[in-house]
Amino acid sequence: MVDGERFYEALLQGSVDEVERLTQDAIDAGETFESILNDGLMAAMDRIGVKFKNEEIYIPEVLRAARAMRAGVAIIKPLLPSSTGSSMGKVVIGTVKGDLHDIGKNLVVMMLESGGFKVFDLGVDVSIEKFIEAVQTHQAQVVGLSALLTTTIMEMKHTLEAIEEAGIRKQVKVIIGGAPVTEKFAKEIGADGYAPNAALAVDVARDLLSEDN
Ligand code: B12
Repeated sequence: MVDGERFYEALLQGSVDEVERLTQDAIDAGETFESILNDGLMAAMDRIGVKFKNEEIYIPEVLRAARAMRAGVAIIKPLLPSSTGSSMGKVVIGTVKGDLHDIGKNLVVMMLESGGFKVFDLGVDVSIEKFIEAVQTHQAQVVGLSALLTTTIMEMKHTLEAIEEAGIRKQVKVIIGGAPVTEKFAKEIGADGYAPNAALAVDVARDLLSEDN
């Protein structure tokens, strides 16, 4: 069993060293990628989120926790099976304008790459124009939009509208995600797919592309 409490303490301290050590210990003990990620790192980050919401900790602590989490993710990344080389398709992904959250989006990138997709990660605070330009330049079949704030999820709707206006809506499947995003919201704004987590994001992207063929 992954010791969730220790991961939480290490993230709360923002201790990169401790998170790296705990992650390596868990790997050595035979824990799987999923259990280290879900029961260790993500469960700890959820608890950090609660403390942040309750104003028991502030942005600097959350940033340190995020940095420590990234260090842990980097260590488990090699446990993911690497793709066979045959490309499943091209995905352009980013966090929408006004939003700087990227931990979840980065996990989606990692899983998609492991699932055989070629991913063009545009980073955070990505403008609508940048999404459209990247879809056109890379001839992407999928675009992934991430948003973590109730104030930025409407950017997803605006991005979809702009994709439509640019005349490329038929070329590209739009998938969306992030904590405040729901299946219902995805339907409302006309997205093609939604996934609540990174592993399911890969299934959704695969299903959408196979529907197309
Ligand atoms: C870490 C964090 C930060 C860090 C971000 C660091 C970073 N590099 O990402 C920092 C400190 C910068 C930050 C800042 C802010 N934050 Co903040 N943050 C969080 C926190 C604690 C964790 C988010 C996270 O990483 N979760 C872990 C990941 C793995 O989960 P995830 O993002 O949901 O991703 C998964 C799925 O959603 C899905 N997914 C994600 N993206 C995509 C995309 C696609 C295409 C698909 C298919 C799936 C998918 O797969 C992922 C993996 O399984 C959350 C609390 C929470 N519980 O969410 C608050 C939270 C999101 N933040 C919040 C707030 C208010 C802010 C600030 C406005 C605070 C402030 N007063 O300034 C700023 C905004 C900055 C900005 N403009 O973006 C609020 C949002 C409230 C709301 N209703 O909008 C939250 C919910 C905290 C709270 N409860 O109050 N934050």
